Amino acid sequence: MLKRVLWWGLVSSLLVIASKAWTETTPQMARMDPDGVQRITQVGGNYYFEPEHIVVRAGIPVELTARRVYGLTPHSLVIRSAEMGLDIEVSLDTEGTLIRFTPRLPGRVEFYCDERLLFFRSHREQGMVGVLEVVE
Ligand SMILES: [Cu+2]
Repeated sequence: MLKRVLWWGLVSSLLVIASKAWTETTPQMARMDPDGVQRITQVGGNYYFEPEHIVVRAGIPVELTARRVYGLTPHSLVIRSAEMGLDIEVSLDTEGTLIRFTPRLPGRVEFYCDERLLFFRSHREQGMVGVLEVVE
C-alpha cells in the first residue's frame, strides 16, 4: 500500500514537472485572419515575454501587437535579422504598439528586451528573450 502511494506521488510530481516544461516552451502560432494578415499579441514583463516562442509563416504580412505589463520597469522588443529583412526595435508601453513586418525566409530569430538599469545585468541577460520562428 505504502509502495503504491509513493509510486503515485512520484508519477504525479513527474507530470507536474513535465507540464511546466511544456507550457514554458509551447510555441504559439499567429492567428491567420481572413484579410490575409497573421496576427499575434505579445506581453513583456519582468523578465519574460509571453509568449516566448512565436511562430509565423514566411511571405505573409504579420501584425504583432506588443505591450508591457503595468509597472515602473521599462521594456523593449528587439527583433533583428538582415536575411529575414527584420529590423525592429520598439519601447513597449501598456497600451500596445502595432508592429508590421513580413518575414522573407523560414528560420529562427532570437528576440529580446534591450533595457538595462545602470550597472545591473541587462534584461536580456536576465532571461527576457524568446524565439520568432518563421515556417514555410
Ligand atoms: Cu525588459
